[in-house]
Amino acid sequence: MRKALEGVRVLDMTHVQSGPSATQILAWLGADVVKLEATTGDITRKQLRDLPDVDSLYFTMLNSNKRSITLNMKSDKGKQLFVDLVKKFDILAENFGPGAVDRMGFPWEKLQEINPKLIYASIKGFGDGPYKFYKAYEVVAQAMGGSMSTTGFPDGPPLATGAQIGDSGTGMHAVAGILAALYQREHTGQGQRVTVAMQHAVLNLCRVKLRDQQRLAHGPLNEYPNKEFGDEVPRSANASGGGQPGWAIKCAPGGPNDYIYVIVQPVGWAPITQLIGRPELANDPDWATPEVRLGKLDKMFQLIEDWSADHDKWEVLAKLNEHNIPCGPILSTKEIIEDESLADNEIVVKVDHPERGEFTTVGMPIKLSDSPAEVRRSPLLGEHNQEIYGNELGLSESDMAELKASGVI
Ligand code: CAO
Repeated sequence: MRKALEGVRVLDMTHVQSGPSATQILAWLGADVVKLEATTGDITRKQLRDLPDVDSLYFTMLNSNKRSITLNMKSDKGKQLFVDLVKKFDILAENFGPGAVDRMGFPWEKLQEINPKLIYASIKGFGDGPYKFYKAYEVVAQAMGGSMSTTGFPDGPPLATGAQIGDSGTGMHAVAGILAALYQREHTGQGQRVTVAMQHAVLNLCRVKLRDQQRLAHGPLNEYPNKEFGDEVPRSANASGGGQPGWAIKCAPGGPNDYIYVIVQPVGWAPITQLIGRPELANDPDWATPEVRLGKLDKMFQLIEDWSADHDKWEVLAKLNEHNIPCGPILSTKEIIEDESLADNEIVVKVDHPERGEFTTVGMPIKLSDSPAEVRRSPLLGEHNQEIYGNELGLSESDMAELKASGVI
C-alpha cells in the first residue's frame, strides 16, 4: 500500500528529542528520512544507556524508520557533499543551537539558492527577541511557556510535567508546519522556511491558562480550588479549571498510583450520589446543581473519595462508566507498557534491533486508514553511507574509503 508521504525526502539533521520526534512522524507517514549525523553521532545514541555500547533507548525510540549517514559539516569536503544532498531532498530539518547551520556556512538564503523547492524546518528555544540566541531544553520551555507556573499545588514550588510538551510537543507543531509547507509547494512550486519555537509551542498548549489570566480581571476563578487569588493564574493542583470540575481521588489499596481522575458533569451528579450511597444528595438544594456545588468542590470530591477508597481503580472505572461518567485511572508506566489494549492498538509496540534485541517503543499515535504506519528499528550510525553516498551520489569505493579515513564521513 502506498504511504501518505511516499516520495517525500527528508534530510534530517535533528538531534536529541524535539526535532527527531517530528521527523519520526514524517518517517511513519512514509517519507524517506535520512538522518545526517556528525561522525560521532547524535549525542543521544550514548545518553542514558541501559546496555553497554548499544544505541540507547533514548535514541532508538525517537529515530525509528530512518536511515543514517555521517557527515562532518565542518570539513570542506563535507560541505560540498551537503550541497549535493540538499539538491535531492524536499525537506531539511534541524534543531541545533541558534545559528549553528549558518555557522556551517548554510544560511537560509544559500539553501534556497541551492534548492528553491526546499522546505527548511528549524526548531529553536525561542522566537525573535531577547532570547533568540539562547539554547533551550524541555523544562526551560515549560518554564517560559506558562506550564510550570500553572503546574503544582498552590503552596508548593512550580513543577515540570512528565509529558514532554517542550520537546515532542514542539516536534508535533513542526510536523504541522512542514506538511502545510509541502501542500503550499504543490501550488507555488517554492519551498519555504518553517520555524517553531519551543516557548511558543508550550504556550499554545497552555492557551487556556491565558484565558484564565484574562478572566481574573473580572473576579476569582471559581472553578479553581484556590481560596485566594492575586493578579496571576495560580497553580491549582489537580483541578481541571475548565467548565466541568474534576479531581484525582484515592482508590484502594492506596498505592502511589491508586487514584482515578473523575469529572462531575451536571448529568453525572445523580448517578454518582447513587453509587456513593448518598442518594438523598441528588435533589438536596445544597448539592443538586453545579452552581451550589461550585463553592465546595473539595467536599464533593471528598464524598466521592469516601466511596472510592474502598474499591480499586479498575472497579471504580467500570462503575463510573456504567453511568457515562468521564474518568480515568492514573496508570503507571508499568501498567501502560503491559496494557493489552495499547498493544492491540499498536501504540505500544515491540521492535527488533540488531544490537539490543527486542525492545518496546511507542508507536504512531495518528492512524491513517490508507497509510498505516509500520514501526521499524532505528539505524546504526552511518549504516546507510553506502546507499546514499555510493549508490545515490555515485561515489566510488575508494572515494568513500578516503572520506572515511579523513574523517569526513
Ligand atoms: N558535523 C560537524 N559539526 C556538527 C554537525 C555535523 N554533522 N552537526 C552538528 N555539529 C556541530 C554544530 O555545528 C554546532 O557547532 P558550533 O556551535 O561550533 O557551531 C554543534 O555541533 C551543535 O551545537 P548545539 O548548540 O546544537 O549543541 P549543544 O549540545 O551545545 O546544545 C541544545 C544542545 C539542545 C541545547 C541545542 O541544540 C538547542 O538549543 N537546540 C534548539 C532547541 C532544541 O531543540 N532543544 C531541544 C533539546 S531536546 O531536549
